[in-house]
Amino acid sequence: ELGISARVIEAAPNVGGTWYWNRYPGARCDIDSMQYSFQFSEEVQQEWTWTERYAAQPEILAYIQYVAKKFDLNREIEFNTRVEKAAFDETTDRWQIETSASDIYDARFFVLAVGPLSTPLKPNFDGHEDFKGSVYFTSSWPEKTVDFSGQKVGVIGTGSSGVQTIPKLADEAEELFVFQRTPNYVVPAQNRPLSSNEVAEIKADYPEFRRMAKQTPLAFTYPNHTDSALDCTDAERHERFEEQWKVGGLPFAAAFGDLTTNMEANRYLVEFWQSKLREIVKDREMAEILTPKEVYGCRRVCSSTGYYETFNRDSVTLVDVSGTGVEKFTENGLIANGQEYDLDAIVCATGFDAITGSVTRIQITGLNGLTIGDAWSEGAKSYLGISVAGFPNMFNINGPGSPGVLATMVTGAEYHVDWICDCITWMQTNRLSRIDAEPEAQENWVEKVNEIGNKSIRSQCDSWYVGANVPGKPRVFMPYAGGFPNYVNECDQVSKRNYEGFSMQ
Ligand code: NA7
Repeated sequence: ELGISARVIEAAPNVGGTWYWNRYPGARCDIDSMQYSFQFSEEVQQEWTWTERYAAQPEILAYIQYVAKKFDLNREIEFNTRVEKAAFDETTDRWQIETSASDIYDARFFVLAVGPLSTPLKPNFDGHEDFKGSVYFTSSWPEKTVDFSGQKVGVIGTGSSGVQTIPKLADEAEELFVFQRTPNYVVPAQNRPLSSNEVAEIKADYPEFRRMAKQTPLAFTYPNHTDSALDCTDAERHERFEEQWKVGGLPFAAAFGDLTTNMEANRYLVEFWQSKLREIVKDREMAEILTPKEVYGCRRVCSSTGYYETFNRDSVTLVDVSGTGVEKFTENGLIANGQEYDLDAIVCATGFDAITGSVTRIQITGLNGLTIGDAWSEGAKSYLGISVAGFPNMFNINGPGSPGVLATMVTGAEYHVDWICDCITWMQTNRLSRIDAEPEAQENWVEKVNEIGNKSIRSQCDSWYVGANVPGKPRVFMPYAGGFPNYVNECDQVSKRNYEGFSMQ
């Protein structure tokens, strides 16, 4: 639309990103489909009809393919190709971008749309080459259907991906062994088909629905309450929790306004949650192992269908590996807690080098030979989460220092795209060839992000939000936790003030 040429380099053989790779059984979004979708085209909003409250991976992938086809985007995309290196040429103010196909692109602007959760963490378990069975990663699941029937299957990992796939694998496998290092809070998704009436109601004024969503901290509307959990009787509190449990998924924590900010309120939430767990899981000892030790909401809460029920099945064994972890793989399976488990297949749902991993695995060199690895050696730094000082004309979508994973990803990405397009247009109008974040502006932004982040419950325990899941990664809370509207306001102010905090030439 800007009238400039663009080339997209994509590692996968098709569009879809996260929804291309994460095609494991049970993969599903945990943000409502009517909101986890593009809003740049009213035609798309009207043409596409979601079938479920939370769309499953095949439906989301079909949607992305439909959008790419509708706007004839595929011909601009080089598939099966990875960007290996990118270097800024100070004499021309252009990027030299080198791909796995040995092509070098010469570009004025370099936009990273590499995804905060797209660099799989593949732990190198001792003895992994000895295992004779099959190993799968939820984060890069094969395109062909995998049949686990009649097999003994082990799952490592009980984050969002693990808890979605475990019930599905239990349906198929003869026996399932779940190796859990850290339990997470899992809330029933309460997924359901969307009725034609509710779809029609939203479509009747989709822009207004979107406008309202963008005014919320997560850029996502759901039934929420703002009163305090401390200002009511036990019975009232219980009734409210029951009501919100029926809403399900991530909104469960919005039963009251202070559940993730007041630790006494949080304890009420945890007590209710534990009572639900004990109702579902028959074995008391197993329920205990499945109970997180942390406050509710500091790690990413998971949403699933039939997760805890799965542990009532005779064919499912929960193995607590919180002490020694999975020790090693063997020819016939793996060893945990000193015991060998015979397995035909191992599914690793072991997560991602989140938020920065997909950027740092590209060899990016900016001004004066500065690499992105060096620039981020003490933790990711950015200005507005979009730009990194010393890397002119480079833009990062949903990068560290922006809300990213803390707001509806599609909405965040669209906002960034608009901001970047406005910036490019402004540079063209003003005949500028270089824009770079000023170090001081960046420092101030990093300080702000840290200050807000330190107050957030999400920064309080080991999780991928702080890089704790990657050995040696600097421990820094990476996203901007000040809410989507405040973030948009900050970025809009910068562009309105002619890109204050950036230097240009
Ligand atoms: P997560 O949430 O990072 O979960 C990864 C899981 O794998 C987690 O339970 C880890 O335990 C476990 N893990 C990782 N390495 C090991 C080893 N070596 N041994 C045993 N267990 C291990 O990734 P997901 O893919 O589930 O979800 C990521 C996000 O995608 C999700 O939050 C949504 O936003 C979408 P740990 O907790 O580190 O002890």
